[in-house]
Amino acid sequence: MFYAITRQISPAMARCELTHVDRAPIDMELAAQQHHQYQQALRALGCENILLTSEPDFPDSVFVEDVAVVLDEIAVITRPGAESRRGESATVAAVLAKHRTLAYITAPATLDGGDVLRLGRRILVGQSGRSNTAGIEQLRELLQPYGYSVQAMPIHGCLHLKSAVTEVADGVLLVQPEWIDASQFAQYTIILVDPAEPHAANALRVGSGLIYPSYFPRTLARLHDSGIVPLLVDVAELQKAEGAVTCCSLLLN
Ligand code: CIR
Repeated sequence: MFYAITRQISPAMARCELTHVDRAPIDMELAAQQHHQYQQALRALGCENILLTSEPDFPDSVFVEDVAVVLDEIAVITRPGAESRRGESATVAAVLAKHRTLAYITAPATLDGGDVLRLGRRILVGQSGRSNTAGIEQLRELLQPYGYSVQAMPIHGCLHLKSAVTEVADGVLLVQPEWIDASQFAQYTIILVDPAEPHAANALRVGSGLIYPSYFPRTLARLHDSGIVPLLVDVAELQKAEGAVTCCSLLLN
């Protein structure tokens, strides 16, 4: 049994931060429906959903992943790289405090949860426009006592590390090689996204299940060829805000 923390979409989402995608009108009603279906998928995979109320002052606040890094032993409240997102943390921290000891990333460090990928006791952190060297160093100091190694990973051309690589099964990584050097993952089984689907590397593991966008058929076929059958969701409206499937929840068991 997992808990999944999610947050209702902000009515201000049209003013979201955008870095690598062009602004396009968001159908807010459709976005809410898609977010609802995303939460249903989490529940179908065994999660109990903790739904936070929407934050009218924080356009990107549906993307709860970025404000915390949750591990079995501790939750680290981040300091997001985008200044407009720094006020999102408090309400998430209040919920996490019921489940975990909290630690905090502090100025001048910045860190987005979307840059943090846990692979067993190994924590990879994207060197992105959002997560700086001080943020990676603070995370290392906080997690080393629990036996985690923290390794910085260069990325280019995308928002976060998990735009470029996620784990889709034990030891199996889904990688967008245009945004990260795939040769660094020699000890893992690698599935590359189809070149026609650049945004297809973001998948969300939930226990033994996987949540995956419904509109990457070529990469989906590659997952199927590896025996991986995800639960498909349409988050296309959230994708217009540069979000995907990992970023809309924080999972804890
Ligand atoms: C942002 O730029 O911060 C949001 N518009 C998108 C955040 C997506 N977060 C994620 O993938 N972890």
